Amino acid sequence: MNAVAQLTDLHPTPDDIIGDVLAGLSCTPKRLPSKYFYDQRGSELFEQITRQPEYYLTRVELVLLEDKGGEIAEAVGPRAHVVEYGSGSGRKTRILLDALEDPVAYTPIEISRSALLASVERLDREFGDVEVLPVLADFTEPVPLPRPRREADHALVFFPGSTLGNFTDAEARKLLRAMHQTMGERGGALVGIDLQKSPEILEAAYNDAAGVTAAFTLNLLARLNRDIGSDFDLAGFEHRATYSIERGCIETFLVSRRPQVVHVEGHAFEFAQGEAMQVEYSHKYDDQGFAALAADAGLKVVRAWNDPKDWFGLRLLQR
Ligand code: AVJ
Repeated sequence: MNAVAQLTDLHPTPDDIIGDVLAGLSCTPKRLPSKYFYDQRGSELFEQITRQPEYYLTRVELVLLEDKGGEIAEAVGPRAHVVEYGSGSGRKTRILLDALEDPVAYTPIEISRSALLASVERLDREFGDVEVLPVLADFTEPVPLPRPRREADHALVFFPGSTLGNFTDAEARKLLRAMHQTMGERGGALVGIDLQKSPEILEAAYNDAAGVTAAFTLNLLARLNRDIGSDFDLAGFEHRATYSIERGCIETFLVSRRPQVVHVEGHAFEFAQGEAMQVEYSHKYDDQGFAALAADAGLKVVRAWNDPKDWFGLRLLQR
């Protein structure tokens, strides 16, 4: 049986894009949810970001996974059911599955059917012995896992890329509590976190010289114009990403270049010249802050691996 036939559809509540956008534009200051960055073009632009010299996160995490694969495998133990939150390019998954001892199954959890099917098609060809059991669901809620043909020893949730950093503090806490339930009593989670470092390095990573991140941010407006018929003028906004040391957070804005009015579903929203609309958070962690976040969800950091410069970390969480 192929992986597509095994897809478990938990019927996640579809995104309410219009509702989310109207709510965000009605806030002061205005904001838009970053989860809508990832249409097809947005996902392509994100892949391009990961190849920019300033965007160290992906490169450092890949090397870290390669270098610490043996130690991670030992800490995780044999016969894991690997459960990935979101479905990326599959490069990190491949490295993890190759390092682990006798992984039993691989379950990507995705809210987008097209993204899930695309990743599963790739995996089906590449993952050999590991049973692929994709689940269409919202990973910010607890997800009942499909049962592999061969019994697994425990579940290992894999949440790389510092994607946790894109959630607000309250959302991250909720997500970690859901993760705790999904992984079960004997389970664990391997979470990638970007670490606090000098503002110069961080701001360069989110303002690359080639302008790929700016294009990625502006694509959000193009996506909304296409999908909900809004009339954002892309030339009327510019990308800006700044790091707050106090909050340990890169905040990305689209700044209005001039006074203008944007229409969404018959509602008009006025922007002043220089008005900054918040579109993304990227939290950066220190050990204490991350351990506190995990503890709030009843989880302990049982192992920690950083690259030699302490720029990026992998954390193994258990109850
Ligand atoms: C989705 C967490 C991998 O926040 O670093 C990259 C998204 N935004 N550049 C991040 C992103 C701007 C990225 N992750």
